Amino acid sequence: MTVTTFIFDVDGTLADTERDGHRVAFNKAFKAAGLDWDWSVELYGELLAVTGGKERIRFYLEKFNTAFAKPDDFDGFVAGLHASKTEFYTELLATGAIPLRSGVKRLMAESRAAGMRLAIATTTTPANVTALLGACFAPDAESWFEVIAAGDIVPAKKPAHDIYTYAMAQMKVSPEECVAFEDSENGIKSSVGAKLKTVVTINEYTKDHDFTDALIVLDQLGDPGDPMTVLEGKSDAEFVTVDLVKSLV
Ligand code: XBP
Ligand code: MG
Repeated sequence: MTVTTFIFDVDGTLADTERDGHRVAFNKAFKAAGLDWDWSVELYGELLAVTGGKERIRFYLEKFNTAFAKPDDFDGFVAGLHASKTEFYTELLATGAIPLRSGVKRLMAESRAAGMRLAIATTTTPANVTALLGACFAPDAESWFEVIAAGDIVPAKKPAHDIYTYAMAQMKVSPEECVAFEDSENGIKSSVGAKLKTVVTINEYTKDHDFTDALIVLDQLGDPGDPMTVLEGKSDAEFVTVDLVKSLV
């Protein structure tokens, strides 16, 4: 069956948002709330085991800061902290602090020119996707995607397959017509759980993850003059194109 649709993860795949984006915004929110919590680069690597910012805060308190006395309205406390983090994160993105990864802008442009159907399937908050697309692609970039499936729109976040299944249902496409782009083990568990063939571009936090089920594993999508390295799978190409992805399926 012909591949008609590309579904992209956001964090780690379109841009390296975690270390210098989300992590920094979490720490700013903690400080603004008068908390002395500080998520180091190393600790944040462990916290990434859990997707979703609110879920990550809870995980931190369960595993790494058990002495913290939870307030009575704990759900409200976490939600407030997370809303503040989202404000700091979107402000940070608007300054252009987080660039797109190699090849992302080019592949997105080529995909649009080739008439591919595009979607996003991410764990992050919708406002964060809006901010990233606007700051890194173009003011109208949200309109490039038929579906932006994000955040709490499905109750079970990645590694559950639900967000990809939701995006495909909205588009009325079958998994055979789609290819997913991911960067992490939780991400590929989600996409493969939704029966999607998946291209993986690793990053510093995910380089040792298990990507056995990937179509191909790369260090980056690459660009002319900035070649990709193939880590698992086979290709002699310098960078990922629409035709290359189709040829892998
Ligand atoms: C992304 C995430 C997100 C962000 C934080 O995972 O884990 O939780 O770190 O986003 P994926 P929010 O790339 O697999 O979708 O704070 O907005 O939840
Ligand atoms: Mg990701």
